[in-house]
Amino acid sequence: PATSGLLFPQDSETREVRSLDGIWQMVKGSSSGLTNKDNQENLFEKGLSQSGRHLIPMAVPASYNDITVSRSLRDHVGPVWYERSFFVPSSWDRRLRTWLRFGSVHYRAEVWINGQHVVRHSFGGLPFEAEVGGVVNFGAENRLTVMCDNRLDNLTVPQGELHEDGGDTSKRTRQEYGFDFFNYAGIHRSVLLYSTPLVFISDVSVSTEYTSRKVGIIKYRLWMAGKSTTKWRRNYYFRVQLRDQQGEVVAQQVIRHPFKGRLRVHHARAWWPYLMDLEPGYLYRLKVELFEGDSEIEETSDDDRLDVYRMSVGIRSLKWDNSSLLLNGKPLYLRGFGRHEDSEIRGRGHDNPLMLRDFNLLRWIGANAYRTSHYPYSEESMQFADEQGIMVIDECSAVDLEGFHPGLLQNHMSAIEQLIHRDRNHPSVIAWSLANEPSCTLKSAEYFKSLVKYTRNLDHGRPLTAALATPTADADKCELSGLLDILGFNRYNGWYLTSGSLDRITGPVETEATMWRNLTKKLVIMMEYGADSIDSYRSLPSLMGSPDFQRQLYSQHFQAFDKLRENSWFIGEFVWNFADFQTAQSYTRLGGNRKGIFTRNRQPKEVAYVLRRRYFGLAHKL
Ligand code: GCB
Repeated sequence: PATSGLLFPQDSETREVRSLDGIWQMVKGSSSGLTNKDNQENLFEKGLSQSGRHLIPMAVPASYNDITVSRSLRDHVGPVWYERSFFVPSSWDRRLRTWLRFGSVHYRAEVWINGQHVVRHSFGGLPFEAEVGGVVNFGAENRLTVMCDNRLDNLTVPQGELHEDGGDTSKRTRQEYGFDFFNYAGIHRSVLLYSTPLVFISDVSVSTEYTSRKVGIIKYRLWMAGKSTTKWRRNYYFRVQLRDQQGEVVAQQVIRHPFKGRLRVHHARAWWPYLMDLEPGYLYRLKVELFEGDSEIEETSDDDRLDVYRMSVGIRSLKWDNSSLLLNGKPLYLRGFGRHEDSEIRGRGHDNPLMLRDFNLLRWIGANAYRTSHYPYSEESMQFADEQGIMVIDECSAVDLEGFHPGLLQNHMSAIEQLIHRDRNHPSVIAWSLANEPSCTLKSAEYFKSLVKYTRNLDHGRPLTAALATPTADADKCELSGLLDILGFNRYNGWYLTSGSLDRITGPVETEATMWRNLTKKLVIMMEYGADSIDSYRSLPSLMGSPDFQRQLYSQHFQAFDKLRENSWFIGEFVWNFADFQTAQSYTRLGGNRKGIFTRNRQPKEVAYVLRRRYFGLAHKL
C-alpha cells in the first residue's frame, strides 16, 4: 500500500479523523522459541475471538505490561495480538482516500484488516500509516488486527539480547538489555483512521529565519500525491497563507510546480523559549490549500479547492559555531532535563493529563529544555513544546549502541530519517541527538562517519549531538566526539564514580568539560548527572539515597557549572532525571530508577526546590 508524508492527521474542510483508541481485545502470543508459532496459527485470519485463546481487554494507547495483574504478561517476551472492529463511513468510498495511522507501536508491528496484511513497521516511538481504502468495507464492520512484538536483538534500535531457556517442553525466551529503562511494549500512541481527498497534500516542510531587522522568512516546500504521472503536477497549484494569532493574514502566496517558495513577514514575532520573552512560543498558523486549474490568486475560488491542511509555524533562527549556540541572535544556555515517557499503569502509553502535568512542572521549575531520552516522544508533546516555548534535543532510539554491524547502521539511519521527517518542522527542536552512551572507541569510525554524513544531508539547520559516557582516559580514542557540533557528556560524580564523596564533584566536572572542549573545540553540555533518592530515607550526615544527599550533590554540580559558564562554549546543564521511572528488575533498581527530581507520580522531591531556585536564577541572569 502507498504510504505518504506522515503529516499529523487533522480535521479540515477536506479531511476527517476518527479515533480508534479505546478498549481493544488482546491475546498473549507464544513466548517460547524464536520462531513465530502464532503466525502459523493465522490469528489474523480467524480473528482473536475465534482462536480459543484467552482474551484480555486492553487499553489503547498504553503499554500492556502494567494493566493486568499477570506476571507473565508483564514480563512477556514475544508477540501479542490486538484486535478491534471499526466502521468506515460509506461517504468515504471512492470520493476519498482512507488511511490508518499508528502514532507508535513498540517494537515491531504487523497490521491486518479483515485478514489482509496492510503494513509492517519497526522502531517504537515513530508513526507509520497505510492507505487502506482497498481493503476496508465502507459502511460496514471491519476487523483490525495488530501483532506487536517487543523482542530486541543485536540489529534492533535499541539493541537487546535474546536467550533460550529451559528444555524442549518448557522453552522460554529471555530478553536481556543493557539500557536502564523498562522495555514497555504495546500500542503506545493513538490509532487514527482518517480521510484525505483523492488528490491531496502529502507533505510540508518549513524552515525559518529571523533577521536582526525583525523580518521573518519562512522557506517552505510542499508535496502533493494521488496521481501516477509527473506531468499532471502542472495542472495544480497551492495557496499558502500565514496568519498571526489575531487571525490576520500576514503573508500569502500562490505557488506552482516545483512547489517551493518563501514567505516574508515584516515586524515578525519571533519564537522564543520560556523566560526569554514575555510570550514564549509564539506560533503563526500556516494554511496550505491545493487547487486544480491554473488561475491567478485573485481568481482562486473554494470550488476548485481539493485539499486543506493547517500547521503551526514558529519563526526563529538557529545558528551555531564553536563558541556559541544562538537563537534569534542570542546565546542560549540550556536549563534542562533528561526525561522518560513513563508512568504508573500506563507505562509508556501517551496520556494527555500526564503530558500537561509534565509541562506545568517544567515551567514551575524554570526549565527551558529537555532531551527526549532515549527515544522519540509523542507528536502531541512535540507540538506542545512548540506552544510552551520549551526547547527539545530530539534523540533517536539508539541507546547503548555496540557492535556496529552494517545492518545496524541501516536501521539506525532509518530511525533517524523517520525522526527527522516527523519532527523537522518544530521550532522547539534545536538539535538532533544521534545516540546515548554508544561505545565509540572500538571499530566505530566508519559507522559514525556514515551516520553523521547521512544525518547532515537530511537537515542542515540543526546541530548534531550525542550523550557520551566515554571514560575520560579513552576520550582521545572516541570516534564520535569530533564529528558532533555539541559534545554531550553523562557523568555521575559522587554516585557511580567516587560514590558518596560530595567533595569530589566540582573539580571532576570542570576538568571533564574542559577536557572535552580542548580535545574537540566544540560546544559542550553536561547531558546527565544526578543521584537516586527515596523520600522516607533520612540520615545525618547525609548518605547516598537520602533526599539530603541528592540536594547536596546537586549544589556541588552547580558550583562547577557556574565556573564553566564563564566560557561561552559551555551551553547547558541537564539533570538526570525529571521523574523516577521504571527499569528492568534488578537488585540495584528497587522500585526502578529513583533519580527523579519529581516522584514517578509527579510530585516534587526536596531537590526540586533547590533546582527551581537555580533555574529561575539562571533565567534572570540571561
Ligand atoms: C545513564 C543512562 C541513563 C540511566 C542513568 C542512570 O548514563 O544514560 O539511561 O538511567 O545513567 O541512572 O544510571
